[in-house]
Amino acid sequence: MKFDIKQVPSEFIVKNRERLYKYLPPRSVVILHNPVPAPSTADMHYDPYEPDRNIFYLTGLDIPNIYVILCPDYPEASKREIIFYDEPSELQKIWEGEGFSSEEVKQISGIKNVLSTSEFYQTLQQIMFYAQYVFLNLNENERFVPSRDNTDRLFARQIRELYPAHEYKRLAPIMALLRSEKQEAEINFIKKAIQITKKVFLDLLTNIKEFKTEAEVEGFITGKIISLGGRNAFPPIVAGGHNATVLHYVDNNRMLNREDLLLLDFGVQYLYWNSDMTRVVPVSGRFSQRQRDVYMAVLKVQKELKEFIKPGLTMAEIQKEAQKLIAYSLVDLNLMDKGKLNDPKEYLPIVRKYFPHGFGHFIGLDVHEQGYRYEPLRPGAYITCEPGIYIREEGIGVRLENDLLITETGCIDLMEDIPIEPEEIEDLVNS
Ligand SMILES: [Mn+2]
Repeated sequence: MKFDIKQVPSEFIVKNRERLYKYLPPRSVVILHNPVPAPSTADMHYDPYEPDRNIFYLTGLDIPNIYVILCPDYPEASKREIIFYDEPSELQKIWEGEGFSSEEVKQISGIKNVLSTSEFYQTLQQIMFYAQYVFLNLNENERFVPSRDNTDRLFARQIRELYPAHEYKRLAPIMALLRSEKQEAEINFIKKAIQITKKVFLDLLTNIKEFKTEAEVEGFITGKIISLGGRNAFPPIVAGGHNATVLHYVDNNRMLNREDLLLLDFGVQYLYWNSDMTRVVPVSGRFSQRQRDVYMAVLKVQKELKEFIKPGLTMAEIQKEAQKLIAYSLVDLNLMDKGKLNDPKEYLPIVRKYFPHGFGHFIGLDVHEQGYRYEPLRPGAYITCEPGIYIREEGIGVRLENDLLITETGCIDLMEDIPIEPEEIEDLVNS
């Protein structure tokens, strides 16, 4: 299912470029390239195509094999922003459809100058003679392991070889800064992604007793998301019982046991903006006492974190608070001695055993959006809040994840109206 990118207002895209230009020193050029689709096997490609999110943010386009040159103070106004794009050939139109005309590319991006890709290197030569600083777009996501030559690195290397005497700069830190302040237009798309998430979850709850396997649940989630105009933000985690203690369990191929909890961690991508939610549901429709206790302990931590989270705090500081709150929960669950609560050195090893991940992450055009963990959160930041407790020896894993928007004074829970209280969940399953 292809997104209709024309829904993204071009004023938002134009403003993103204007915000970027404020960070560029005079005589800067930003050079961008959206790679061709990555091959998978035989004549297939990974599908759907994943456009570079920075290029999407700056041009509104999700088209493969386009080049973009941005040189905001170039003396000739018509050459300050250029897109290099080839309209589909007649043959491509027969096989793949109309695609975009150059005129549509102009309208979507707000960039008036659209040339063919064959003109890229000649045009670049002119602009490079004027430019001193070259900003290159590389995937610098902290969680990414750059173990092989991705197309962004190959392209960057090629530019550096062609122009070895220029001064090279990183685009990634500026983009992380810009993207961490969510704008109104994108908040609307985020809310849309969350609305779809809610619909899928409610529908799933009322049908859940019909499902015998994790795979059936995965199929339901995926089908429902697509039918509502979204895509899976990532492969859904559908983990029954003990499988829920495997943090990124995506096998999704076991039977569901009636006495188990089912952990569902899925997200919706809408026009490339993502939601990410985790809920835990008793397969039978009733929590056992122990399951409920663990569930309530995690829910309490999530509620306390939502009270705690506000601008000015760093993600690292919030993590410390989350670990402390989990420590109290572990005492309540008889998993840790009360005496250890006074000293993080005492409780942290045990907390890490039962809660071995971060309380949350930045999210946006990427599910794990790059953000600044050690810098204070600012209004407009969009993060997840997902405390969890995993007791492997009891086959119980509970994680509860909502998506928050940082405001001037605190945070808004964008998933506030998606059922999370255990009674609500039970009622829906039994309805
Ligand atoms: Mn998450």
